[in-house]
Amino acid sequence: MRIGISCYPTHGGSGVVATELGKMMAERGHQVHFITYSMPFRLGRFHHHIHYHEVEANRYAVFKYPPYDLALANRMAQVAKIHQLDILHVHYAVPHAICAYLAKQMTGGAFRVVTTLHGTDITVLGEDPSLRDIICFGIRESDAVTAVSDDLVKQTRESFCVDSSIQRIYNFVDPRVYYPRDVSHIRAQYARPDEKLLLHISNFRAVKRVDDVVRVFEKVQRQIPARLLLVGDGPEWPRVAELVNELKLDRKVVFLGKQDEVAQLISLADLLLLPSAKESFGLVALEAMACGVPAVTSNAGGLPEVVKHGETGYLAEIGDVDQMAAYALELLTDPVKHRRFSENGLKRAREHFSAEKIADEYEALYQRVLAEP
Ligand code: GMT
Repeated sequence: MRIGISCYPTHGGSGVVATELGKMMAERGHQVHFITYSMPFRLGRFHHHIHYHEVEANRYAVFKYPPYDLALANRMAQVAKIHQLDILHVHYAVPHAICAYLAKQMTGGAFRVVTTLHGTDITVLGEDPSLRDIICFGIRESDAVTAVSDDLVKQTRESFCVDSSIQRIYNFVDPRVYYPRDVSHIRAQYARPDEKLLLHISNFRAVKRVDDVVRVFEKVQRQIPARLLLVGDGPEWPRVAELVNELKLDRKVVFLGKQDEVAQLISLADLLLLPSAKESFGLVALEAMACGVPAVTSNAGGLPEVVKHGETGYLAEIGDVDQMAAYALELLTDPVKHRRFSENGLKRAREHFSAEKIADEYEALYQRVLAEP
């Protein structure tokens, strides 16, 4: 198949999933065309069967806002025509599903549009009256729509795009990249042997509740020697840094900023914290599971479909930092339980979320939409 992919190419779960899926499809011999405003950061080295088409919005003085959406639709149509795309798979509804619809009209319906919903395109932007109707339009006009958890399917169908047909296809991890590894030589730079290492990775947006991460850690380090690694960057970073100061945790918290390769970092940790207010899936919790690191998370959105409470980690109510700290301490002070959770997580990641299994599901979906009249 000839498959076009549009996504947000910068750091963020939807771009990671889109890029990794494109790489999987290329490995399977399909021709893959990324159509994005910059090179997806996970694309990395040269890959046979992968093409990259850059979208550049015109900045003519008359425009208050550069017309990126039109430039994207135009580029999609050009790539579809020249490379005879069979499928255009867009990740994150806004603006990609609507641009794909336009491109399809421009080319006389020459290809099928598959839209994958990732979360905030529905749970945050779907609530905005300036976007709501057009998101729903993009969903209805796609030839197939997928969402990354049952919870997101339910929220989309119940909250605003009623009666739309949406298939759940979970996110995945590549076991060749995410696996438990010995990183003791690096660990020594961050923690003493007697200290536990807690980890949080996110885009530091308000929905991630990074201040809860710090508050949980504050309670944990009162009971046991511990340190916290904070990975990522975003609008909440200054507030989080202030809180770390206020709680006098400076010497125990390390801010690492944005990192491209997180598999090794994850392996450093004893526990992942993800107390989000919204989380359609929680890719980082799956990545942690695949590295043998249990997680303590909130029970928001699709997280209970990823983290099995009492088996691979613990789930608490959003904002319940006391409970999260108690769960964290339970895991960090009981090595037998920690090992059991770690093994359960490895098994769960392999059995339910392997890249091969999920790529099969997308491939079958592409074939189904192509076979439709
Ligand atoms: O907020 C983020 O984590 C970024 C966002 C994105 O679109 O990149 O993540 C969403 O998609 C990820 C991949 O499907 C999911 O794992 C995240 O749970 C989801 N984020 C939210 O729902 C807040």
